[in-house]
Amino acid sequence: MKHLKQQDPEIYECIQLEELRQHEKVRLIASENYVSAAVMEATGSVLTNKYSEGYVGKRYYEGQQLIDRVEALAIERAKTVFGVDHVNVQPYSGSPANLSVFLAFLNPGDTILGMALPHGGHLTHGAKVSISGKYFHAEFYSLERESGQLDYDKLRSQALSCRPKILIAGYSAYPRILDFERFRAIADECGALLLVDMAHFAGLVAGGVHPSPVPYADVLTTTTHKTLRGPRGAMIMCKAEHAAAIDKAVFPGTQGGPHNHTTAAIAVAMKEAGTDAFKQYAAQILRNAKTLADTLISRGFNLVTGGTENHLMLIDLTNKGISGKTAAQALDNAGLVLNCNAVPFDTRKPFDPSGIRMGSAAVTSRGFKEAQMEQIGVWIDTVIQNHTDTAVQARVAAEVKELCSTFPAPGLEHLV
Ligand code: DSN
Repeated sequence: MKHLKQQDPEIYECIQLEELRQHEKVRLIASENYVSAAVMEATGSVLTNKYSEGYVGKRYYEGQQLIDRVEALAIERAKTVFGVDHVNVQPYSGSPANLSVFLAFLNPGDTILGMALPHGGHLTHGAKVSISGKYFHAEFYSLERESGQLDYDKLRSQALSCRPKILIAGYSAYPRILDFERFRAIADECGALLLVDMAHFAGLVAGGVHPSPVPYADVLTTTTHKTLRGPRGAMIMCKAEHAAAIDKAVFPGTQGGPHNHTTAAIAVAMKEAGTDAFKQYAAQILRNAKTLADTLISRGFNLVTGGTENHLMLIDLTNKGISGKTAAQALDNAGLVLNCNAVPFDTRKPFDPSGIRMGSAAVTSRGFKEAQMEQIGVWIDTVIQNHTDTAVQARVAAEVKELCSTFPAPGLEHLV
């Protein structure tokens, strides 16, 4: 980055320090990952210079010979990885992707039904503060107080009563596999379109270690940067019959020119996601999450739903006498980075809720296996038990740094 260093030393310094932070800390935020050096190179390429409103073979600007090739490759690779009829790779991220789906199929005031935000749903599934909750009539399903899991009979009754135009299956903090077949049956019974927001578990589906929602969903959205390990971006996938409506809703409906550097990086990520190495990666994500969950359970932590079936864990800290925010800050000081999170039926406020959420995708990318996950569980317990003790945080931070130095993250090997 010699040009950046010379021209803008302040930003250069921030990037250098962020590289170091990502290298030296254990990143447990369930939605984050490390992209490969190849994905990073595509992201930082000259493709950022080009405008390409429109789609392959039908653009509003000239000079698209290579952009068309890039976008066509991204689409074809994603179609192969997920086995879908149609893919739109242009959404800037998950929120615009979901908004485009709503624009394609809803009128203002129409009803949508999604998982409640405090129960693990996503902002864009109808939360009041989001455009999805302001422009549409949002109803929410909740989890069961005792099990922390979804009751499909209750969901069915609710759907039959509120008759949503779109039923949404997807989450950002639910550690269980959704029953897509059941969602399909409920959508059919109430006449809804089924949208699966697979942002969190798309990489697990691509890796073949999680049931695929593709046979059941009318439309699927996903970000490309979580378990899927691509650049920050998104895709919308759908059955052929919805292709024209989806494309029109993305452009010109909600967006202008696609971010071609991101499209290229998505293409690279889709090539990676189709490999055997990625299958092994996805399987290790699950083993790592389970190991961390078991370690924490054995140390008295209360995991919502009693464990995990995917890459993420949600922990209710009420029995530990510490709030989610306080715990997350103490852990960050100790080099263990995660986020505080509401738990179902939380009595605390969203900015300082009762829980923390963590995931295994990023640490698995740097090569952590079961032994390292057990060690992380021990560190989390130690820091939470001694959360006011800055000496403990400093000691753990040093141990974390030492461990990380032997597991260079993809693209950060030069820091070892
Ligand atoms: N903000 C993301 C997450 O952390 O789960 C979802 O978009």
